[in-house]
Amino acid sequence: MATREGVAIITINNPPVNALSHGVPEGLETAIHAANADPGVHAIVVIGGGRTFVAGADINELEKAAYGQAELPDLHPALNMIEASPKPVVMAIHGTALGGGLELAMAGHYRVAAAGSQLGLPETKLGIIPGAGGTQRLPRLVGTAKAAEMCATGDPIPARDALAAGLVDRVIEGDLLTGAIAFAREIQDRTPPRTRDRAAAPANLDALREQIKKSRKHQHAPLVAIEAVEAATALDFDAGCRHEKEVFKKLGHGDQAKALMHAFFGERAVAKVPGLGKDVAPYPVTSVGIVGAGTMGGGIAMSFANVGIPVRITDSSQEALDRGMGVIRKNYEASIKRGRLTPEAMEQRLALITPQLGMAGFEQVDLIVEAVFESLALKKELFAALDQVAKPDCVLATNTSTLDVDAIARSTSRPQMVVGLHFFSPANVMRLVEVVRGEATDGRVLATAMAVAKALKKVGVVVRNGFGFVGNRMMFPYMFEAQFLVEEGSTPAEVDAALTDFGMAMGIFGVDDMAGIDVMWRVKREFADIFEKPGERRPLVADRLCAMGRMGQKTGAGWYRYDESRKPLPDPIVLELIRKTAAEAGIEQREISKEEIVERCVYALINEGARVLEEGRAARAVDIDIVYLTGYGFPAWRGGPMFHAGLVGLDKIHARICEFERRHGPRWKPAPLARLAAEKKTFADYDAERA
Ligand code: T1G
Repeated sequence: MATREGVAIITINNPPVNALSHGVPEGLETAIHAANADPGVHAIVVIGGGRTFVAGADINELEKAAYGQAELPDLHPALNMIEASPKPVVMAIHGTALGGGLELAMAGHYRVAAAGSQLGLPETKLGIIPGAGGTQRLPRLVGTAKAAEMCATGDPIPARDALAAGLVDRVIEGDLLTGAIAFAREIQDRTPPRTRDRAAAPANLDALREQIKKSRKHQHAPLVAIEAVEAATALDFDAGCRHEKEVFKKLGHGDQAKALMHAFFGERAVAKVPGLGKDVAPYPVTSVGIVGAGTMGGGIAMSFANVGIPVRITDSSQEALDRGMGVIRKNYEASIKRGRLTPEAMEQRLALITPQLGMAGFEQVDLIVEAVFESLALKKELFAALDQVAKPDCVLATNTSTLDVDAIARSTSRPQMVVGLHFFSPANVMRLVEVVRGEATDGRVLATAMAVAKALKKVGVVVRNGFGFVGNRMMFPYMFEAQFLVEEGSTPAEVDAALTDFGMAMGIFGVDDMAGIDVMWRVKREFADIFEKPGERRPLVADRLCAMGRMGQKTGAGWYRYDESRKPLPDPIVLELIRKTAAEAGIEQREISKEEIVERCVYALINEGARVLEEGRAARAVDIDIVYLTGYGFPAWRGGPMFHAGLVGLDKIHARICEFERRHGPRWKPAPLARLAAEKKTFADYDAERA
């Protein structure tokens, strides 16, 4: 602890984000005690060392506590001691003050923040609520309605908004420490104001509750957080904290907390690619060329322009280019309408996208992404041409979703520079990028692909080349099971309702209509060897819908018909077609429960996931989980398909799969990794064993 001009400076140093791990609150208490005991000290400044103030309690400790392997951290003693400090304590915030970090700041008597810092209580994103007085102190500082919204959504606010809301007392433009000391000297003679002594006025939170019920469907923590904040208006501070602690503990041991913490660490774990050393330096990517200005090419171009990377985009005709640029402009205009972008920002981004015929300038770019029609012959021809144009250290990426990346790479003289960058539609929105590692892909090229995904604020997950990579490979059995269920008596709407009640962002029939039923039809035809195994049941209705010209949303009808606002409506024509097709195939009709619908679809996903893992297509189960959380709308509060399997119990799932195999045949043959069930293990254990 240093002292400057009568102000004690206490620096919290626990890299990388100054989490309040065991020992940190205790160290803080000791320092505050020392400062209060020092007659030369008139005020105290607490500041974070490194890149941020405090990003919360230590989530590693929370995760252990969730499994009963440790006690949940109790920060109350340290925070109450700080609040009771006879000398004023000024919290100096930079980077982030999140969760326990903001609770610490609110236990201080004053808060000053560097411009650009972020303040929030994101606990509900981990399936818990603030557990160190946040639901009691925040409403006393910013008002009950604002506090309830911040606690329920978990979204941080910037320093300027925090100033306006009364959460911070000053925004510091220049050097934070200098500004904090100056502020401390201004207030050092005042009686330290304690947040707990303020009142939290009642507020009507009904509208917020309704909004949260829609935006955070199925999740417990956000509504519990609102209730805890509301308690601050009825109970005194300590009683409110006791109530908060009780519900915090309950949620802290819940499955949703376990799943969301798995998702938190999972997103960080997938960035560490097994076998790729931290010292493998990516190639710098400051300019990009994109071939193909269709839906995917356009979305990919926007992703780069959105983060300030200039893009050249080419296509086979001026008409195709104009159409592509038109869609890009329309997408930006839609963001402006939604208030998420300014017209100036749109123009800046459009200025970074240069449409052109031909490949002039492609010889200078650092990365070329191909997003042309899904034909192997066409892509091989294109990569052979790119091989003649691109500079030696240019990374060549294909956005194929099903084709053989190695075959594409072999059409060049530099297969080691080829990698798959599989974006998901809409590419400017979806966070997932499957980074497809080919047999020849060089380590630096892989590192570059991962760095590009991070630069685009997306989540790159490395997968091995092979049909359907990871995401789509698992999606096929999931989708087919859904189609078999409607042939056996259920309906698209019933199946989709069961899956969205399970937590999927969208039902599979809705997804098929959005993507285009013909896309799957073409894939099945191109890979008949995979989809038409002799003696194996094949779904029958989708192809008939295509034959009727019902391709989905793009033709106004598919599994559903769509009204003018694109709302999916059950269509008696489809129900009739399904019944007729089933009758022709002699498929017995029966009532099918929601439970069976979910089990057949989700267990098909998990079983295929286990095969993908066994084959090494994905290095870890967590890679599969993050693919499904960031690319396929699997609910984060279930942690992903493989994590969910662990919560349900692999033995229970294995038993059900064996039952399905007996009833529905070899497509339900349990994956070899079913052995984990017998060993009472989870896929997380599998990952840990191989780490
Ligand atoms: N605990 C432990 N480790 C953490 C951590 C935390 N709170 N926050 C980050 N890390 C690790 C992370 O795993 C990664 O490790 C490294 O730090 C860099 O993080 C009582 C109970 C702060 C915005 O939810 O949102 O307080 O992979 O890659 O992109 O009420 O990290 O390098 O080994 O994410 O610059 C509430 C969580 C906790 C904030 C920085 N706090 N963190 O983002 O870096 S609950 C949070 C973040 C709580 C109290 C309750 C972000 C960040 P590794 P990073 P970044």
